[in-house]
Amino acid sequence: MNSIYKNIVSALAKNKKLLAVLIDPDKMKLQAVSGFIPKVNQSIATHIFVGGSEVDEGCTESLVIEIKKYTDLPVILFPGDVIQITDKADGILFLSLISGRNPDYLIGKHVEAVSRLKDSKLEVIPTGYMLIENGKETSVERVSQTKPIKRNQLQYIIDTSKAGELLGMKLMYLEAGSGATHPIESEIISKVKQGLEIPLIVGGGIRSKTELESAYKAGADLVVIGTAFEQDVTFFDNLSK
Ligand code: 1GP
Repeated sequence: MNSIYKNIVSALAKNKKLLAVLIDPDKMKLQAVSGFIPKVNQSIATHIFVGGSEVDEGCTESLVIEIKKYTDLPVILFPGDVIQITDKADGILFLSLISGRNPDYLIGKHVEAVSRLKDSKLEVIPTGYMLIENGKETSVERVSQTKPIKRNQLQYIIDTSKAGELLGMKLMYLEAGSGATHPIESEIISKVKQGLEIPLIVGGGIRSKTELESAYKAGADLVVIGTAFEQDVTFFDNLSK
């Protein structure tokens, strides 16, 4: 499949908003997939992201295989580490953590990933990944040993996202962190969106339909929700097609 990015861009052109359900291999049990995925299919979700900050080797591949038994939605890796790469998925967000200054997460892990990607058919989508401070330490911060950008450094956030775009990144992901106490502020989303040509992903701490809609209204093209679905599958009921 080499149409994931093309489809995102064409949705954006039609002003259609996208929603990815994030599944963390560390938290989702294989036996739960057959019950969970049909709910995703019945919802407005357009993508499934799979990944986490701390995942044991092999878990991601078996989870992706199980997920794909129950859905035709594109399954995209959102990896915290190279060991999460599996060609059983359709695509991969090739994330560079541009909010931080840890060379491993800017380029080092990517070099390691090449041998794993070489013979795969995964659609590789270069993605700028920006962690924005949300009031508590997130696992991305802990694992990557980087600091998020402060919420009040608006111009710096805008310039960082633009620098990522100018470097050739195809997507920009504004991340508050999984389980964030509050989502990325609308003002940050809208100012970043105004400066970018590429599609904008927003995630972290979105726990209600109102918060989802306000992220869209501010300019998010694709929203990522994980924790709200993990904690309460009835969350899907608000988001049926
Ligand atoms: C985390 O942006 C995603 O990487 C989703 O965050 O789990 O808080 O929805 P939540």
